[in-house]
Amino acid sequence: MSEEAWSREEFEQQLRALGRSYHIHHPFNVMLNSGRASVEQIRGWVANRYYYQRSIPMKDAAIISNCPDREVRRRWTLRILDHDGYGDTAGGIEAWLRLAEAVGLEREYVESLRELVPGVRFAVDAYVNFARQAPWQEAVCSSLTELFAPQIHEQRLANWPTYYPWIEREGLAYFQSRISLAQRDVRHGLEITLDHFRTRAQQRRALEILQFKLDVLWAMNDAMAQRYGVTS
Ligand code: AHQ
Repeated sequence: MSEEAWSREEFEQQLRALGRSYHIHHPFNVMLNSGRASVEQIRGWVANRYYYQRSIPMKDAAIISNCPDREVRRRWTLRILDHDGYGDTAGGIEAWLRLAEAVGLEREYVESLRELVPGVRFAVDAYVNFARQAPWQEAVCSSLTELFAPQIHEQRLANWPTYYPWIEREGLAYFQSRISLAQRDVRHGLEITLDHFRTRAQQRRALEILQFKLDVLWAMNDAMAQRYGVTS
């Protein structure tokens, strides 16, 4: 006897409930956002997270390449432009490289990936490869970790200037830019997810997918904690 599907509201609540395992709660991130990180730990985080940031447009392009729906592609394309930039708009990856310079890293060193920890590379590659191979609606669902992202960006903007006055303030511009962009992106991703995953079995599949992406973010922090330590 198959279970009845959750209502749209209940399904969304089930997705949001997974936020309890969002990487905002990871000890490495708690260290970063409570002012206990050293210069080396901050620089390691920025250099390793660069690989995630530069992989996001490739992930989004994979979704677009699998998606036959022109209206979805028109909106999803904005994500690539937001990160890669367009015209005079430098984009989020450039903003991340400015964050790198603001924490005292050389752009070329960060772009060389010489600081990249294997566990971070593998977690990010698992995400990109999932987006390449999964049905595009499943890859859309995996982006819904951004349901929880505005809070983590707001936390950095609120805390880092006080905890890390040595970081040039304009380096934090990326976090400011993501608050509204994440909210815009999540509205679209949630609309597709709530529309596509209809039966209870499909809805449980959506929860599995979101947990996979939460685990990607968690594993990145595990690898960075192993490499740079966690100062309690
Ligand atoms: O800067 C981030 C970003 O551009 C994205 C895109 C989105 C996706 O498509 O998976 N997820 C995401 C995230 C970004 N920043 C992370 C952070 O902690 O700074 C959070 C991350 C996410 O929640 O998935």
